[in-house]
Amino acid sequence: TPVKPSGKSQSKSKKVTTSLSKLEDSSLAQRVQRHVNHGLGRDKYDKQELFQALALSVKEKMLQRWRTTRQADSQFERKQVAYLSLEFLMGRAMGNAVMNLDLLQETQELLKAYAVELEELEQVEHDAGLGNGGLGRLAACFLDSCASLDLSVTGYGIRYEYGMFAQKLVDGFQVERPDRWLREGNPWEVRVSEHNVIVPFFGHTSSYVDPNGRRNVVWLDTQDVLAVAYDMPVPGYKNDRVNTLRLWKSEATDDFDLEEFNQGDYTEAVARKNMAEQITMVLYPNDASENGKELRLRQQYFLSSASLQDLLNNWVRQHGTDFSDFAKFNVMQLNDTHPSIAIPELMRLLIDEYFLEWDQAWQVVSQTMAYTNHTLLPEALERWSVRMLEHMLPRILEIIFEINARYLDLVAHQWPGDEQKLAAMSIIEEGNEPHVRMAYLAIVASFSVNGVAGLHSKLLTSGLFKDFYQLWPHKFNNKTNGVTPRRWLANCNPQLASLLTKRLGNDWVTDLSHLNALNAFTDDKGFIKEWQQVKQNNKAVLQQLIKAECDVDFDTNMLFDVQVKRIHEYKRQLLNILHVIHLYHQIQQGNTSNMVPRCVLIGGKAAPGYAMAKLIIKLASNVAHMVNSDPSVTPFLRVAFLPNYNVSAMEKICPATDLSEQISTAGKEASGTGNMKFMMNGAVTIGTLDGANVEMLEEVGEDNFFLFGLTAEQVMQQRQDYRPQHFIDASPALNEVLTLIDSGHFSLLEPGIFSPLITAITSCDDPWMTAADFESYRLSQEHVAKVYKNQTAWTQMSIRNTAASGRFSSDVTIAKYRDEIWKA
Ligand code: T68
Repeated sequence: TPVKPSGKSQSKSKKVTTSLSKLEDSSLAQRVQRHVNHGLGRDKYDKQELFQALALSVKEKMLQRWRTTRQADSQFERKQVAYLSLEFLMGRAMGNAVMNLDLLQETQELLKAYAVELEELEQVEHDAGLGNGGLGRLAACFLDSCASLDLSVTGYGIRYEYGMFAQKLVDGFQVERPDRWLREGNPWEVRVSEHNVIVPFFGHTSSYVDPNGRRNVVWLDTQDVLAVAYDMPVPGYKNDRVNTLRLWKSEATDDFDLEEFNQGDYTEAVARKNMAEQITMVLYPNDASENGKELRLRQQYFLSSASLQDLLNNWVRQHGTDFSDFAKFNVMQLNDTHPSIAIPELMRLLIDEYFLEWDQAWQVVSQTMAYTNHTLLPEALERWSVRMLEHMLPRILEIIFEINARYLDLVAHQWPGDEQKLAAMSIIEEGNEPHVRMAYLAIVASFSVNGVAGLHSKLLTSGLFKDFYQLWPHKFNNKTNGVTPRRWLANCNPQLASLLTKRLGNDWVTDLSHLNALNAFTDDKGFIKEWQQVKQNNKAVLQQLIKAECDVDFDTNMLFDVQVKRIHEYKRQLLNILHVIHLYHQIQQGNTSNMVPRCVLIGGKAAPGYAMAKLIIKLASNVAHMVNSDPSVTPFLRVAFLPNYNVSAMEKICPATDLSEQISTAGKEASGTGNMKFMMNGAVTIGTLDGANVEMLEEVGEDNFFLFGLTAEQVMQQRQDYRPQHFIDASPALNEVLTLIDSGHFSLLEPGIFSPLITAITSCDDPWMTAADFESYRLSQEHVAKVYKNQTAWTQMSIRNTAASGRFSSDVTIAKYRDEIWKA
C-alpha cells in the first residue's frame, strides 16, 4: 500500500490520480506524493527520501520552462554565451530553486502534511562542491545572474564524482576525506546521452594532400574517451527562464572495449576503461598553485573538447558548415586559463574536421574567445610541459606552435631586433624543459582579457601582462566581481530580507542599488532596533552551529569577528591569529579595560600538499584550545576553528558576522567575493587596500571601514629591502606574541612545531610581510573595539555597509560582461 503522509493534515490530503496527461498540471503536492508513493519504491521514507521526492518534483516544475527556454534561444537568433570553467561551486540547489521559481509558499504548505519544515529538508541536501573557492563560486553566482537577467548562457563544466574534499580536524590537524556527493544520487541532473561526444587522446598525426591540393592533417590511433552530458537546470529569478549547466562525465567508449575484448585482452580492456573513467573522478584541491599533473591536463582538454564539439554540433545543425557568422552568435568566456586549451582545440576542429583555412579558423577563434584572469601570483600561472602535450595531445601541440610562430612575427614587427622581447613574450618558455605558457596563449587568442577588480586589472596591465598591454591595449578591461543577492541575501538571511522589503519594497532582489535608500534610516531608532534584533537572531543560529561543530560556546552578546576562506599565506590568517594571541596575552596581563568581548571564528581548507597552510590551521586550533580552556580569558575572548567550511556554512556565517576580516597582503588578492557577502549582510570590514576591498571602501566611505596596512605600491617598494626585525623591535606587542609562540606555550606536547611559522614571519624574504602590517592591524582592531562599544554607532555602520553593497551584485557585473564583452 502506498505510503501516506504523516502529520496533522494527513486526513485532508487528497487522493492523487496521476494520469500522464494530467502530469504537466499537477501540483507540487501531488508530485511529491507520487514520488514518495511510487517513484522511490520505499515502504517508509526519511528526510533524505522526502528531500529527493521534493527535488524531483521541483525539477519537474522546471522542465517545461527549460524546454521553452531552449526552443526560444534557438529560434530567435540570439548570441549564445558559453561559460567554460573547470569549477562550479554550486552548493545546495533546493532553497535557491524554490525561491527563484516562486514556490516557497506552496512548498511550505505541502510539507505540513509530512510534518517537516522546508529548512530541515534543505539541510539534508549535499553541497555540490565542484570547486575550490572564489573562482568556482563566482561561476555559480554568474549562472544565477545570467538566468535572472534573461541571458542565454550555458555553463560547461565537469561532473566530478568527488568534489572538494571534506575537512576534519584530528588533534588540530587537517585530515581530508573524500566527498562522495553523488552517493544518494543527484535529483537535479538529467543525463542527456543524445549530446554525447568523443574526445581523442594520445596517438600521432599524419598529413596528406587531398584531391584539391590542400594539405590536411589527421590525428591517428587515438585513445578515445566518451563524454557524457549531464544537465543541471539554472532557473532565473521569477522570470520563466531556465538555463543549463552542462557537466561532462568521462566513460569508456563501447567500440573501444569491443576491440580490446575481441583481441582477447580482457584485463587490458578493463584497465583502459578505468583510465577513461578516472578523468572526471576527482576535483584537484589546489586553489593557488599549479602542480602540472597529467590528469589535470586531461581534465582540461576533456572539458574543452567536449564543450566545443557540443557548440559546433549545435551550430552545424542550424546553419550547416558555414562558420562565417559563428562569432556573431557565439562567445566563450574562459574562467581563468584552465579551459584555455579550448583555443587550439577550436582551431583543430575547424581546420581538421570542417576543413577551414587557417586564417578563417583564426578569425573565428580570435573573435569568440574571452579570458578572465583571477590571480597575480606567479606560482598559480599555468604552464604545461611541451613533452607532456606532445605525448597526450600531439595535434594540439602542433597548432600551439603554429599560433606562436605567427604571433611572434607580429612581436618581431613591433619590436624589431629585440630578441629578449621575443623570448619574454613567446607562448613557449624555452629552457631544459620547454613549457607552454597558457596565460600568454589565452591573451594572444582572446579579444578580451579582464581582471576581477579595479586594482587587480591595473596591476595586470602594469605588471604581469605589461608587454601584451602595449601590443593590444584594447583587449584589456576590468570586470569587478559580484555575488548573487538571491543566495547571499534574500535566501540566506530571510529576516534581514523581510526587514529590507518592509522598508524598501522588494525590488532590491533584482536591482540591488535600491539598498542605497537604507541610508535614510540610519537615525531611525526603531529601525536600528529591528536591525540589531535580526543580527542577534542570526548570531544565535551561528552560535548553535559552532557549538555543534566545534564544541565552543560563542556568546551572542560578544563581537563576532570572522575570517573564512581558503587557507593561504597571502590571505594572512596568521596575522589574525597573531592578533588573537595578543588579545589573549593582554587579558592574562589584566589589561582588559579597552577590550570588547569577542568571539573569533576562523575557517577554511588548506590544499592537501600545502604544509604551511596546514600548520596555520594547527596553530589556530591550538590557540583556540588554550583560549577556550582558560576561564579568566573566556569572558573576553573565545576562538573557534570551524571544520569543513563550504558554501552552506557561509550561508549561516555571513548573516551573523559583525566584523569581516579581509586582510590579505595588498596586491595579492585579485578581488575576493566573501568580502562582498559579508558587506551585503551588514558586517563591517577590517581590511587592506587589496582586491575589491578598494572599491568597497570607495562605496561605503572611510568612516565605515577599518582600513590598515601597506598599499600594493608600498609592498612592492618595501620588498626590495624588507627588514621584519625592524617592525618586531618597534612593536612590543608583536615581540611578545612571537616570544609566546616560540616559548612553546601553544605547543606544549609538540615542541617546536610552530617554528616554521616564526621563521617565515621573521624572514627578510617573507613575501606576505606579516610583521610589517601587524602594528597597523592591531591599532585598527583597537578602533574596532572602541566603536563596537557604542552599539548605535556600530549598527549605523552596519546599515551603511549593506546600503553601499549594491554595486557588488553579480547582476551588475554580468550586465557589464553582457554589454562590454559578450555584446549579447
Ligand atoms: C580567486 N581565485 C581569487 N582560484 O583568489 C579571488 N586557482 O581573489 C577572486 O575573488 C576569485 O578567484 C574570483 O575571481 C581562485 O579561487 C582557484 O580556486 C583556483 C583553482 C584552481 C587553480 C587555480
